[in-house]
Amino acid sequence: MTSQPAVTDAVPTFDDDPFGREILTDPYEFHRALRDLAPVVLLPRYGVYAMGRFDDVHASLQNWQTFVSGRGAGLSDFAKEEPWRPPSLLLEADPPDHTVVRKAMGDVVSPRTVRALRAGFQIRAERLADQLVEQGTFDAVSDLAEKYPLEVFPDAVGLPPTGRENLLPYGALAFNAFGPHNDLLDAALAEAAPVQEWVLASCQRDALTPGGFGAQIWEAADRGDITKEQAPLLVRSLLTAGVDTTVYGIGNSMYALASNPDQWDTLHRDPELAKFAFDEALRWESPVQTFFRTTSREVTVSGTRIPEGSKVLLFLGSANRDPRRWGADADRFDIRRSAAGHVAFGMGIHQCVGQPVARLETEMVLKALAVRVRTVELAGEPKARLNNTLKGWASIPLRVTPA
Ligand code: 4IA
Repeated sequence: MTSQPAVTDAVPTFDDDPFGREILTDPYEFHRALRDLAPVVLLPRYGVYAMGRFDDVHASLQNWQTFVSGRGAGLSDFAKEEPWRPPSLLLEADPPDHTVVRKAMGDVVSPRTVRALRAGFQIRAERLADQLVEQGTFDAVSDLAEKYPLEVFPDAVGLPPTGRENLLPYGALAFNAFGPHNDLLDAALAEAAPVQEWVLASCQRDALTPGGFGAQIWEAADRGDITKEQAPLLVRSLLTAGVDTTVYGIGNSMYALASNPDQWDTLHRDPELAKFAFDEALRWESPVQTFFRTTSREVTVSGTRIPEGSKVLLFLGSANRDPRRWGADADRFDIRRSAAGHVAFGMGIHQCVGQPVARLETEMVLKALAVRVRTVELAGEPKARLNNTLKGWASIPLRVTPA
């Protein structure tokens, strides 16, 4: 007599550890199992819900009223635990507070301000590409993916010349800290004190070169768009979110192209495809793999009820390979496919504010290499770099032949 309930509290569980070495190294089989099991699953190890299908991840990212960020975008619930640093005013905030600072940051990192960087970024990409082609063999991580962003981005922010070696360790710390307190976070914490000190000092007005993004944030405080207490925290967001993400994005793009020689060939024949190659690489191997939200109320997702106050783990990297959204060949890296609409930059009100800078950096690098390099191949075994949030490489040995 009773009809089939449309909504269920019965949630399948998954015992695998998505923050364990095995799945961090190669998450794609886990993603498939997660997507195929159910729209929403429970990870009892961490007491969190998880989603891996594109439509559910996408909808949850859009629904900032129910899937809030103010209780942290990591595993830790700021309503219950002290955050490891003062929360980000952007990432870890909700409207209406978020709206004001997001607007101010969007004025600083805008299509206009980023366009002004283009010529300088291009020259440095071409110089580096000349040098790498001359070398013939190089490591796409240390010699390119880390080198180029660290050449252009700190200057664009206006950071002091000394201490920039702290940027990558700071990113490793911040992105590991979104996950559980495992050995990866411990390793990052071991060297954290001087790194955090340098970052804190570099966010102050007197540390920042006039004309850079950092000084422009302080000018927003002078105008009263934001407060003088908010300014250094917004500079900190640039330093946290602006370095490792692009390093991994460039590394992952080069890995994708080197392990798919036909795709390099396509790019070489038409270097204007560089923009599309980057989006497809972000879809295929998303640098930011996961993020959490917290439910502000009970909510039903694809028929599954999630209680109020739950941490929900959104698998961006899985959504970006969901065959339900991308078709049967979702696992194929194809720079001619339409990768637009992926969630590698997030979606909705928190969608990456630094996106134009990331796009400019990668476009310049990929274009400069595409015109100069006829073929690219792996010259050794790539080594993964494990992080609780980021997926990428510690080393990608490459051999290139000139055009
Ligand atoms: C911040 C999602 C990730 C790229 C990110 C990390 C930190 C911050 C923002 C975004 O500190 O504001």
